Amino acid sequence: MKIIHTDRHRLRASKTELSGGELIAPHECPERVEHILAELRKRGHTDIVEPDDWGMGPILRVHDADFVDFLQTCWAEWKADGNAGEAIATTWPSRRMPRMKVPRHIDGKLGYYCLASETSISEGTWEAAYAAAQVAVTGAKAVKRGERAAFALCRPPGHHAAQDMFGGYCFLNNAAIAAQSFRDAGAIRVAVLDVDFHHGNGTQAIFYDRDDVFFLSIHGDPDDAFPHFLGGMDETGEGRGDGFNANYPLPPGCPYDKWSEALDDALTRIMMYSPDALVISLGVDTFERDPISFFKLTSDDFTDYGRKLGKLGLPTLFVMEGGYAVAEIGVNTVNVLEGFENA
Ligand code: Q9C
Ligand code: ZN
Repeated sequence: MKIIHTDRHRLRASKTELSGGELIAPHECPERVEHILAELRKRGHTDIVEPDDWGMGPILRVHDADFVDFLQTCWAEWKADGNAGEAIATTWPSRRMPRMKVPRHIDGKLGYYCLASETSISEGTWEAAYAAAQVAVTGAKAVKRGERAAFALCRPPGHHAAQDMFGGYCFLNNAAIAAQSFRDAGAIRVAVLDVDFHHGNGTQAIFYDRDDVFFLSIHGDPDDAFPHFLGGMDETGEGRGDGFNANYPLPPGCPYDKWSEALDDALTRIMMYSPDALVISLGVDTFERDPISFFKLTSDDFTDYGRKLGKLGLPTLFVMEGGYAVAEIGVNTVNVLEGFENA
């Protein structure tokens, strides 16, 4: 399988994640990608290429220009404001404060564009997020040109990022940017299947009113799991998009047999949609020993569902999302890819 990777992901090396009332070393760290790369090489996957630079065009097809401008300038403005640590949002336009205007001050801008405060913006964050988006677009172009499948080894991840919001470790929505790139390169219908433990709220928001991109997500029930405020079964799309959004919220402790029933239903719906391309938001935080999640998939289960994905026979782009059991992230990720290849 063609793999797209750049070491520019290392430019995202935040020192802080707000967790349990403390600033901890972030779960979403550069070592995640280094472990996946090491496992790929160990198992003979050597078709690893650098991304091309497609510029801002594909990013601005998905994200609002003012939001992208904010991501590019946030760190400099935060430093200029005299702050010692990393940029963390502390105030929001909440339910009783709906003044939906972008404030002038960096604290106001942070709150306006942020959906969850665990995610600090640090030096280099924009550069790494931009590179990850280029990795995703390069993957989409490779599949569009005829590769059976490709793996966009994106970092930082993307599926929580909406048109104009960052958070949940995400800044630019790599999977959405790839899906839109498929569309712009001539694909009529694209399906995005999100198997990360967390609901892909950003991807859902981006495509919610569209019927040309079918979004499906299997995730921890938002009653129990981040991002808490989206991801219910009753969210089926709106307008033309009604019927083209499908959520499978699952409870704490969910084992593979139950998870894979949801997957089978999602795959049936994808085949009925008959997409020209399939984008997989591949998070392996469904793993039984993931430190922040509550599903119970074993390493072998990743191979099994990779096989199910491969059996669809669709042009497929895998886009890396979450997975925080760092020691096992390589095995679990490559198991999905090899299950797919050996289907
Ligand atoms: N107490 C991705 O997997 N916070 N993002 C969890 C747990 C955020 C996960 C809080 C988790 C974000 C791409
Ligand atoms: Zn996740």
